[in-house]
Amino acid sequence: MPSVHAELDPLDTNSLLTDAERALRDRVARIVDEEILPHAAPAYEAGVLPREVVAAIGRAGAFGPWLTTHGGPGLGAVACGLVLQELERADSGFRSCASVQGSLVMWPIATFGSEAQKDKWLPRLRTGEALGCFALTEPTSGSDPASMKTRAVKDGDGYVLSGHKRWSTNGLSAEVAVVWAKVIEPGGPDPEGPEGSKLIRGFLVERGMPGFEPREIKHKMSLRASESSELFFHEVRLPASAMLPGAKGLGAPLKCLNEARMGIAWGAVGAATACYASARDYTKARVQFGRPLASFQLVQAKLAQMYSDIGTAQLVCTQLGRLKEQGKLTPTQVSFAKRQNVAMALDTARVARDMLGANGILLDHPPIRHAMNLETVKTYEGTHDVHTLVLGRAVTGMDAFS
Ligand code: TGC
Ligand code: FAD
Repeated sequence: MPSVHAELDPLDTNSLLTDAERALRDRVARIVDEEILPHAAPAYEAGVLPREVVAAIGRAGAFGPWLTTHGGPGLGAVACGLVLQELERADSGFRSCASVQGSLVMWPIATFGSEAQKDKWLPRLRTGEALGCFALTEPTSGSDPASMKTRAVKDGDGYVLSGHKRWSTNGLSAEVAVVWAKVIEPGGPDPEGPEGSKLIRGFLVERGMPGFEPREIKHKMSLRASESSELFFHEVRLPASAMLPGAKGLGAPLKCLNEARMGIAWGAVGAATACYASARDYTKARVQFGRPLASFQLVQAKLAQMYSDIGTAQLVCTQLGRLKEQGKLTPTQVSFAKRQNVAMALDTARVARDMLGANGILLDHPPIRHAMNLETVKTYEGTHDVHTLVLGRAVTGMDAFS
């Protein structure tokens, strides 16, 4: 059966896709429907990321499908986005697992890594045999990553890493963590000073290294089918070969985030579609006051709004995907898409939840789960308001961050 996106397509965005892209989307949709979606509600309720789902994400080819080396298929930006759209139709936590692995672990290794780092990690990360995580955020450094406290002190040929990262997705299972830290050398610039963000470098820290301690973050009410972790680095000794040689300054992790934020914009379309389909089917079947709910004008207005919003969001992603393939996509456009599509998906999920009445609070139906998850998606990868400020700076030429 083709993806629901083959039919839910108000603006005929399908006609902007190639035959190969449509076939890929429908193949991934089948894997999602048969092997991944059945796990979504139980995994959310249990608060776990099932290993079977990680394996199925690997079978769907959703870990870094843009990769052109080490056995990767080298898919274009639109094809990669369609894969994540289908995955988030199941659950934002599952798409997060793939986004972090592909955009925030494989991408920096492929872009900034040494040949030895690429050969060691890319083949196993591509299939999901190994998981990775990305550690930028800290307890006191979220929207403002330049203020990070984690330090890599130069020590002979290597480094001693000390610090505390928070909210690393996949962090408990990860065999490798991409960790961002300021490098301290004797007589070097002040890490707290205006040039401090230029000292930021990326390191590959491996599970089991002495002094590296991941801990689970418990009691989450959102993104429950996803591992969220704190990572403690107690004077972890790293060889020089652990550093990503090409990643210099804060621009390096922010470049990784451009990749991941586009995946989020695509994924949000999938989450919104799942909620729309649930509300449409429920209100067509549910009879109150002697008629199906879907026959009332207020209900139709809500469905019409969702249908229009999803169509617009599909077009935003497809256009920006094509710009990316041509090397023309700008970070401001990425902020536009992340901000707009996630806000749209969260609104859609909340309205869909309401349209299901009391049954809408049950995990039997997807809207409440998506609505809870999308609260996280609104916050991570640059909050909605941080992206508002990015757009504000582009529009006015004035920086309102600090
Ligand atoms: P500023 O200090 O002026 O710039 C530093 C350097 O970075 C460059 N740059 C970018 N480069 C590429 N892409 C971007 N989007 C970039 N934004 C900035 C900039 O040109 C400069 O380069 P250079 O060579 O001149 O030094 O910083 P800024 O004012 O541009 O940025 C400030 C701000 C607030 C936008 C930025 O700090 C930011 O994006 N903050 C949000 C932090 C964030 O998104 N964290 C995400 C953590 S990871 C995560 O959430 C994963 S969840 C994934 C999942 O589970 O799915
Ligand atoms: P803060 O930066 O403290 O912001 C709090 C509020 O203040 C927000 O509403 C924000 O918009 C607002 N605000 C901040 N600055 C300004 C300003 N200048 N003007 C106006 N308003 C402002 N991080 C990783 O590094 N790796 C991961 O894998 C990862 N996964 C995550 C998974 C989950 C489930 C979650 C919830 C988060 C994850 N994060 C991850 C962290 C995420 O990127 C941060 O939460 C996010 O960047 C925001 O930082 P903060 O939570 O510290 O909020």
